[in-house]
Amino acid sequence: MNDDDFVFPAVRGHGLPHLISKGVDPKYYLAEHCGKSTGSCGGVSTYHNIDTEHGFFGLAGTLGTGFPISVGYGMTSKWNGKQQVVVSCFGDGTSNRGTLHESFLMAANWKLPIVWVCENNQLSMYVPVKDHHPVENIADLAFGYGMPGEVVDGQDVVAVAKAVDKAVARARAGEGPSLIECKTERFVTHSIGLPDRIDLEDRTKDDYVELKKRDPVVLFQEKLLKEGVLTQKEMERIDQEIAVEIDAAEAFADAGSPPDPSVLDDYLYAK
Ligand SMILES: Cc1ncc(C[n+]2csc(CCOP(=O)(O)OP(=O)(O)O)c2C)c(N)n1
Repeated sequence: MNDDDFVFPAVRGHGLPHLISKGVDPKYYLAEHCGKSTGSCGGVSTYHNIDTEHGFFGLAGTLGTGFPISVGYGMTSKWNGKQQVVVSCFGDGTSNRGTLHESFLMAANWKLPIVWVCENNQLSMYVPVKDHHPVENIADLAFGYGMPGEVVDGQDVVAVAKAVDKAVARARAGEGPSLIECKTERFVTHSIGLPDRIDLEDRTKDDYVELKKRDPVVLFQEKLLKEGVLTQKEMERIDQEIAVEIDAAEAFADAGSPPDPSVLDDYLYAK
């Protein structure tokens, strides 16, 4: 993706992986998340992090609102001549909002440069996907809108990158939207204190250990080692560098002051 492409993150992770992978400095993200004036939006957005420089225009708490907003950015991209692409992510639970269908239709009909990415972790809070979606693959929705739909192993970093690359190139070439469904897993409960699942037994610690064997980070590390791209030593050095960066981001966020209310004039209301 290019720097000026747009990304609308899914709710899980509050956009952290999306923002960081597109070049946002974690310290501004974390300070914002902690409601500090040193954050990317002066501390008033908390997890609805906005970073216009990197193509992030927010994440609404109401699931499904990102679909029509993505269509708006798709229209902008199509008509401003800059060939920007919109990547719009959502969870399996969010896929049953009506806004998805309106937005898929408009995007397909107008051949908007949008890549829809479903992060299917099989659970919407504690409702299994099979309880709210009648067929196995959410990617099958693409067929009705005449766009390509692809299921990928969401734990395989390279497979996801390849699928997104292809869809981004298609969008940039003016050929319209695509839908990618990444089959993945949630390694924890939705949030602390909630049951893990209903209709199915809660997963045990052993189940989680088993699932974690297919953690995308672990699988990618194994692949890089196996293919000789990195040595164990280089991998450990990268881990250390990341730990130092995260410690520094935490210290930066801790040191920040609470937001000045006047910041709302800059970030929330139009003047
Ligand atoms: C319209 C709407 N309904 C319900 C919620 C409450 N809610 C927040 S996250 C969530 C689960 C979303 O599931 P999914 O889209 O699969 O994403 P996941 O958290 O599993 O990644 C729900 C129901 C909400 N924020 N907005």
